[in-house]
Amino acid sequence: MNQYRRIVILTGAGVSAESGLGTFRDKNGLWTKYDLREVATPEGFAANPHKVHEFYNARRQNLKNAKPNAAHLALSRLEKKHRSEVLLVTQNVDNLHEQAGSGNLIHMHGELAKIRCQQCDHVSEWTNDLSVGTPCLACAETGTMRPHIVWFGETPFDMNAIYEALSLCNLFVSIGTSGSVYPASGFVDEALRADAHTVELNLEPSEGQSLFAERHYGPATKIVPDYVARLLEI
Ligand code: BJW
Repeated sequence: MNQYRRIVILTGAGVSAESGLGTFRDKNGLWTKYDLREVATPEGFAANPHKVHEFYNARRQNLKNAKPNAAHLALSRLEKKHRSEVLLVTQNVDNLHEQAGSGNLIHMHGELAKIRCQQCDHVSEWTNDLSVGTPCLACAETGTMRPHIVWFGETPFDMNAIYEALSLCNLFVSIGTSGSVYPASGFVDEALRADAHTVELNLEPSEGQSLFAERHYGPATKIVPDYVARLLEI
């Protein structure tokens, strides 16, 4: 346990797959059913906001039935029981890490249960359907609200804090991500620059598998609790 002073964990859609939330690039993934340029870019939103609202409304409804699984719970246990600092950086926009009790958490791609006003930048909690007629709770303007989500071509949130944590970490663990979206795909390189031990936990080898010193493959609900138990025993 003392071997690792600072741990950074990156999670992706695979960690929530067994909670019933779809991944993006697997067979039957969201990007096989939707054109990402239409629903996950600022240009797509400008061209057809109704379609984008429909896409995120359906996912917001789906999230209402989702519960954290054994992988989310294990990561929360790690944060509470490990003596070193554990930072969880998630690409996921669901709130299952919070529901599991994780506190030191960055949502680098935003949050499904929040909306933002493009006029005044006010961010509101939002669990209902969103439409072009929904007024901003702060400035009351209509036609300005959007999902609080990072789309392609936009800058992910809290990048300075993430790069700082990566530069100081001595363990980096990547869980349930295909490693195909920048900048998260480059975090393992940053961790290697800091001489960190690098670990991949995924259903199958990712694009960047060779960059990881240690690799375990299988469903997240099995391999994450096993890995966390080993970390807490060291
Ligand atoms: C299991 C499992 C189980 C399954 N157990 N595992 C060329 C043109 C245009 C742009 C670019 C370009 N080249 C690069 C770019 C940049 C672009 C990018 O990377 N594009 C690539 C696609 C090429 N990136 C951006 O635009 C980003 N912004 C940016 O770069 O800003 C510049 C900047 C950087 C740094 C500092 C300052 C400025 C923004 C990216 C936004 C991504 N948004 C999305 C959608 C919005 C969120 C949402 O609606 O939910 O985020 S895309 C989508 O992919 C989503 C995810 O967070 C993200 C990552 O996907 P993830 O999580 O890896 O899921 P999958 O499906 O790919 O993989 C799942 C994995 O789980 C698989 O490996 C399975 O095997 C595994 N699995 N079941 C364990 N049970």
